[in-house]
Amino acid sequence: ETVSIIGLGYIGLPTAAMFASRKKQVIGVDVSQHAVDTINQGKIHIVEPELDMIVSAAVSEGYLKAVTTPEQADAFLIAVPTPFLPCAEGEVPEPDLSYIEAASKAIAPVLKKGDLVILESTSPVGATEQMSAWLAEVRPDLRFPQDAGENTDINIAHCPERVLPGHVVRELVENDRVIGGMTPRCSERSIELYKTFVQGDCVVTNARTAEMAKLTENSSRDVQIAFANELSIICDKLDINVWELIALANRHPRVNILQPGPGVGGHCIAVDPWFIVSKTPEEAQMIHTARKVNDGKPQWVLNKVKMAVADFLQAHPEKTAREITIACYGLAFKPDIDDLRESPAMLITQKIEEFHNGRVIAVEPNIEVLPAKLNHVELVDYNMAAVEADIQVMLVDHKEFKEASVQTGIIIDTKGIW
Ligand code: SAJ
Repeated sequence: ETVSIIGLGYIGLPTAAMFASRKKQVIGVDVSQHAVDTINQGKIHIVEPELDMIVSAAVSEGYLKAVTTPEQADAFLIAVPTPFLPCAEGEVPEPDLSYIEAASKAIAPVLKKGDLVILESTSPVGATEQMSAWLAEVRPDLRFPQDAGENTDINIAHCPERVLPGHVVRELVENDRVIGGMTPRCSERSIELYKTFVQGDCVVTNARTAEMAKLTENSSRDVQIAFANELSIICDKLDINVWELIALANRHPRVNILQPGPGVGGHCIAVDPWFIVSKTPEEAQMIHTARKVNDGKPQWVLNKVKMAVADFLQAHPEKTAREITIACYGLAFKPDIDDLRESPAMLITQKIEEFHNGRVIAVEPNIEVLPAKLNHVELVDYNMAAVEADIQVMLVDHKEFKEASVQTGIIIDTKGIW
């Protein structure tokens, strides 16, 4: 049995590697020639612990190869991005299914009777049926579940990934899997396939529920973080330490509040709730509000920094803004990773650089060079920042910061570690 994975990114490549490590023949497909070449050399183009060894072994033993044009296989897993389309500020962004459409249309010509096609990308409700319709458009000679039910020639399912970046190799094996077949037989076929490496339970439902389950998981987290972020803003106004408050409330046996921060980053939690809001804008009130609360948090932090600068100048009338140094601690989108994309800490640092006339320095133990976007910011170490900065802005609770001495002076601590 040959498995083909379409999209060799943060989800597709580890999934391809897991199948290959269980001695399945795997054909990875990606539009990026660079990704394909890198993988065929046994190397990886993304950062994920342990993945490099698995890919290198799979390629050298001949179980994994990467190509840019799909080839025949028995099962196809689509793991391409589903971002949202750009929109004006204040509007609800719409999901962009063009990558799924392109992937479907690319594999359709090589499909044969009995094949299984699984959509793994996080998708708005209805996307799996849409994918099946795109396949049917290209292949009128084959029967699909929307028309043929269990007499289908092609089995189709939605099985969303739910692995945590940084722990993908372990979570792919251990996590339970939601299996949303368009028919019961489609689900059965998918379970057989995933059982190659999945040790968690494979729980069966239909495709629409599986789509909604994935969106619900991330929306649930977004709403809970929004609650914590709102509390932090309320407490600031009421002169209460929000960290102490949450620790106290969490002593209640049925309360478990998450941690506030500078905002919500990453590629999932700040995106997926919009797929619910855009589909049901009237009904999704709380999910929508949570998005607004979390997206508004970086601006709130920025205002705090501006006020701190004003206070500093008032206390030191002999100084000008040009002579003030601001230090930002952490740039990644969450602790202990090097991923700076979709990061509220990065956004805040960039905005500080834009408004502040003086020096801006940053401490980020997980990277060696600053991205070009921060061309006026200097990367320094923790101790140097401690000495040189007049205003200290804590943005990410990296382990190195939690272990270091506490900063004093004017501090804006969005993670409550000082
Ligand atoms: N954050 C807080 N406070 C908290 C927890 C997180 O502010 O108490 C922030 C983080 O700093 C970060 C953002 O939320 O900016 C998201 O981080 P995360 O660790 O919650 O999640 P991701 O984006 O790395 O991965 C999530 C996971 N989903 C859930 O935990 C429900 C993961 O299991 C999913 O597979 C992944 O999204 C995905 O691909 O959808």
